Amino acid sequence: MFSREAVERLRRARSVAVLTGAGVSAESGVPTFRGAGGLWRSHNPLTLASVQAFARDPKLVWEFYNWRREVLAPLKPNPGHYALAAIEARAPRFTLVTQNVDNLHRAAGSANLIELHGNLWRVRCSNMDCGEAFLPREDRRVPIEPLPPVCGRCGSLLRPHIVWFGEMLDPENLRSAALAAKECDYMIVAGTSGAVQPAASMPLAAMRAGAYVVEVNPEPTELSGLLSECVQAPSGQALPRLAEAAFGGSASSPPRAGSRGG
Ligand code: BJW
Ligand code: ZN
Repeated sequence: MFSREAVERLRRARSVAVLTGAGVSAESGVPTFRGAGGLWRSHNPLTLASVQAFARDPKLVWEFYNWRREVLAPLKPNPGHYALAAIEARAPRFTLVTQNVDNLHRAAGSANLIELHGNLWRVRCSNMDCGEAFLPREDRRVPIEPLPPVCGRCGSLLRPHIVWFGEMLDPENLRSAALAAKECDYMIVAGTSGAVQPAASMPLAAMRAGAYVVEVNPEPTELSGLLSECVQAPSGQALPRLAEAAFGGSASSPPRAGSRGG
């Protein structure tokens, strides 16, 4: 499945960076965005997941996110999430940059985690001048009611703490992610189509800086031809194999029984 070089380089890596996308959570039951069965095949992102949609009909947007939260609430991390947490425990330096908003990496025990596109369980004020704007709070009510919820501090609408198309990513997250890509000597790119910027440019930045970059995805992507090695397999199967090959048999089992997803 993985070349000997991919395994050896991971074992010896001083700094590991990982970029994940929706595909790593597919085996947990989370729908991806593009491709067969993808969320954007049945729902229009422009009318449900954009600043314009929220301005036009915040209740409709919140209904969409309440549904997403309901789908996610019972889901658990899969062996791919646990394998990445196990690699983190063994790598001298490790940064996991995820585009996913589902919280499953944290549920699996990943600690040095950058959530580039936000988190479905976080809520923030839509008024950027409000003190609550940069203090996203976790709100695990499913569903959130009444809709749309308002900010206790300033009375503006609360919104999902998600980065919609055309919105800036958190500059500190972006800076840390770019640094991880530039400084790593090994990168794993798992479960992303590589269609969305700026995340999609991270593997190329790592390649330019001399890192060994391994892609894990059952399908070829926009990045496949440009990376060191591509393993066409589901991440829930491939990542545990990689962790075990590099670090031994126990490297991919869940850290403790009963870890909660969502
Ligand atoms: C498996 C599997 C299994 C299946 N195992 N794998 C430069 C050039 C052109 C455009 C831009 C640019 N810079 C910025 C832009 C604009 C835009 C953009 O990138 N557009 C492109 C579409 C061209 N980017 C932005 O707007 C970003 N903001 C920004 O850059 O601000 C500054 C700026 C703005 C405008 C212009 C210029 C600069 C923000 C991006 C926010 C993305 N938000 C979303 C939606 C969140 C809403 C929600 O969740 O409700 O985030 S979009 C959606 O896509 C979501 C994801 O995080 C993101 C990435 O998708 P991902 O994870 O790759 O999923 P899929 O479905 O695409 O792929 C799944 C993969 O898994 C597939 O390959 C499968 O094969 C695989 N798979 N099963 C492993 N078992
Ligand atoms: Zn407010």
